[in-house]
Amino acid sequence: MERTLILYCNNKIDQTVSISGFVQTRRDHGKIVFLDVSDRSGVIQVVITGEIAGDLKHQDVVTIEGKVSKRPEKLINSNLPTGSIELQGEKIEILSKAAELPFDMGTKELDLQLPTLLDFRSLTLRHPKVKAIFKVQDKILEGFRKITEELDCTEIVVPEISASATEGGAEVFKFDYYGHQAFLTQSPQLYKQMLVPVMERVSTIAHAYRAEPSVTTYHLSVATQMDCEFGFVQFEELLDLLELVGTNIVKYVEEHCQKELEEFGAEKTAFGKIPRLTLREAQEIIFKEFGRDHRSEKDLDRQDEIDICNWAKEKHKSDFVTITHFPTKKRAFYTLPDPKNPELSLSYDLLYKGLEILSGSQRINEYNQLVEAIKERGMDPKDFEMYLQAFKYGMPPEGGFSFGLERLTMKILNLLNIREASLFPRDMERVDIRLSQKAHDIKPVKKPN
Ligand code: AMO
Repeated sequence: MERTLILYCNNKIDQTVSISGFVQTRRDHGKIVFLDVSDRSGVIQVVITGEIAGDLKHQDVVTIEGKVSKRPEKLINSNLPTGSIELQGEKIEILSKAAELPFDMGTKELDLQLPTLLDFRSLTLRHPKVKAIFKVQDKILEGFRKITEELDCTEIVVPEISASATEGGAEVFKFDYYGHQAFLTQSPQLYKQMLVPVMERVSTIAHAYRAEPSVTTYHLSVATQMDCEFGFVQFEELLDLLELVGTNIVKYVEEHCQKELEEFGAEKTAFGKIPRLTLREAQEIIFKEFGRDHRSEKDLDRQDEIDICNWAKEKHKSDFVTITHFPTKKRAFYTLPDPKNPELSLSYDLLYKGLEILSGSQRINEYNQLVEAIKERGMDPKDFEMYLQAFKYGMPPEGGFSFGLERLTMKILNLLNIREASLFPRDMERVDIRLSQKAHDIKPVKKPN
């Protein structure tokens, strides 16, 4: 019999259907057994007799044939799209039997410590609330693609192995490439810039490999970046563009994921006019309003980010703040120094709900200036040969920016740790499983009956 998706059982009342999915919960009431069975479209209550149910349990994969019936009025669950129907199961085929689960997955919240949540990632991702994070992430990606397409960007796919460190600094993974040194890209930066003379406006979703030397709640060793790069633009236009893209993504998600946002208790975003502050102006506010004198620091620290966002929310009804003009020395070599004061750069960060979610800048587009900037940072222009070609043969004024996908997911859903917003997070301590456990034997699972 042809498979019916669970959600469409709503249109099949009094008809016999065949559904396929996972057993989510089992409740035994004497001779009657209630199962919740889920597929990609939803979840349905299945009523069967104990004999048919056998020893079915959580995560068993089944095909069930039966008749769809209306639930009695007083048993209707208005929170569920299939809450007014149930399936009277008549025949069950087990497609795959699950081993005994290491913890209870049938609860509304998956009450596990983070390391356990990640150690059993391919299992814990199945929990509806964990899965919901990645349904939201899907909408972030979709929202990014939608707005960048409207802005006439061509989406490109860039390499993840490069001949030089893309962002400079020590946080780079080097490796042996057929006897030569190569690097994992710290960002798609160099490639998106090389594509400006080709496409003028590009977007890309790419991995950023960062050998982060410390463990924090907002750094990953492999992050996902959503990047744009625009030719023929000036600084103010870039600020307009990044704020447009950022607010559009968040609006798109809030429009499409109301249920998930409510489930996570995430507060609706305040979309007041976004304040734009230079780093020095932000530090002045932090000094005056919060009593911390960070006016000669080269960047905002974590508490500064939180405080300045609280200030923006209160004074401007905005959950976003744009910070500009970071010291040139603190930013990557490709950042254009401000012609009015070259100590400061035409760079920016976007903060959202207390965290930096984006960085970018107007770029140096003049070949000789770029070669000098590379040398000044102690790097060898020869390692940037391919990149520099793009500037040698004509590069318009240009700039761009990059959003951190996991940071944005974390903030939209009010998660406490960025690892929850990555399907398979990598950090100093983990590649799939904890590195400290790698030497241990993987214990065989208890054989399913
Ligand atoms: P930057 O290094 O600031 O800039 O990165 C841009 C954004 O990517 C996210 N991000 C990270 N998220 C989690 N873990 C990390 N280790 C991590 N590193 C970065 C952040 C950050 O704001 N090429 C430039 C961008 C540009 O100029 O266009 C760049 O990579 O949200």
